[in-house]
Amino acid sequence: MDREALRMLCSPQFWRMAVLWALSLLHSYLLVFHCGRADAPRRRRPRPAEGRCPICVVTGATSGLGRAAAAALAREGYHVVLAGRSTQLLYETVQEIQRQQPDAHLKEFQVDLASFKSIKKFGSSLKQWVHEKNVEPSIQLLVNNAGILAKSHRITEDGLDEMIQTNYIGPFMLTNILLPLLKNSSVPSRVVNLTSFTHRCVSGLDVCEDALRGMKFGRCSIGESYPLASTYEYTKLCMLMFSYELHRQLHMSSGVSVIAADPGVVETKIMRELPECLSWFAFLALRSLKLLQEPDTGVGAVLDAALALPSLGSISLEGKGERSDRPDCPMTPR
Ligand SMILES: NC(=O)c1ccc[n+]([C@@H]2O[C@H](COP(=O)([O-])OP(=O)(O)OC[C@H]3O[C@@H](n4cnc5c(N)ncnc54)[C@H](OP(=O)(O)O)[C@@H]3O)[C@@H](O)[C@H]2O)c1
Ligand SMILES: *[C@@H]1O[C@H](CO)[C@@H](O)[C@H](O)[C@H]1NC(C)=O
Ligand SMILES: *[C@H]1O[C@@H](CO)[C@@H](O)[C@@H](O)[C@H]1NC(C)=O
Repeated sequence: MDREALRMLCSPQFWRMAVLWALSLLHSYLLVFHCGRADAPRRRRPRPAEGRCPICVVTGATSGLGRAAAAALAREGYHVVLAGRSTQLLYETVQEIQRQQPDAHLKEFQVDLASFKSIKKFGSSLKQWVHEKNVEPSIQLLVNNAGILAKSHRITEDGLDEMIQTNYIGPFMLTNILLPLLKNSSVPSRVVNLTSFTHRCVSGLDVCEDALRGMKFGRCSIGESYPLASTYEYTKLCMLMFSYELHRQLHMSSGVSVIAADPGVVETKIMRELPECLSWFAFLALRSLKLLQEPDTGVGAVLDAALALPSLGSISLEGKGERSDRPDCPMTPR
């Protein structure tokens, strides 16, 4: 074990992750158990008129859940827009999906969600592409998947904490930029935000400017340890709250519904910044408890949220009429 791993092992943030996150995960499972493990909702994709291909946008499509979602949605007949920060990884991901599904409709765009400039540029290129391609310019599905678990406090060019901007503010801005295209759809369209069980650990939600700059959990000067667990949980709670609020604002007045999906624990590269031996051990422990899923399985929660039929007033996701907007009945983990 190296020095960095040892240092992390001695930090309160590590134990917060190990203990509180495990308890939150168990809490989620208990709720699902308590609410009854309903049959999976029927997945029906919207069919725009004239048999045209519906368009979906998946952010962070080059790894883990995003890549699995892009492949699965292509199989569902979507024209999938893969948004990612690395052109090379985008190219490789498109090649790989195309190899397995030669007739998949794919289009890649580079975007860095930790940069307002990049999001605006992506918004206009996408708009232009949709207008050129479509007589009825619209998109049917947006999956806000990209996210990181950062181990240090990094300030972006916009002066915000990188994890907070990538996980929450970036997707918030992108959603708002794409809203006109989502609203323009002749069939009900949808936003799916990736959240996670870790939001249960947040004790107070404070959305002031300092919090967004990453200063909420104590000053983190260079060298001081970064509150990675608290900050990650905070971004995931923000995502959840805004999903509820956006849904409340939109679903009556337009055909757009917003659903938050929590996949449970999935073996992806999300822990890439942590010392390798720690993430290896975490995955080992979770696997032995049978709580660890492969991306292809974990993505089921995203697909359910993406493809469930909208119902009047609220969205009935699960067979027994549970509503996604009832906070005590999460639709996850599966
Ligand atoms: N894994 C889990 O157990 C779990 C549980 C609950 C929720 N989630 C959530 O699921 C989502 C996907 O995570 P994952 O587990 O699939 O992790 P992952 O394998 O690390 O994938 C994250 C993706 O986001 C992209 N990304 C990161 N920063 C970005 C930026 N600034 N701009 C654009 N794209 C960016 C990454 O791009 P690169 O490929 O270029 O690195 C990667 O494609 C996250 O929101 C995470 O919080 C995961
Ligand atoms: C919405 O669709 C109409 C055509 O059906 C198009 O003229 C208009 O520009 C579209 N709006 C947006 C925001 O793309
Ligand atoms: C998910 O739902 C709401 C949250 O903002 C929307 O406003 C939209 O921004 C989307 N993304 C985020 C980050 O929450």
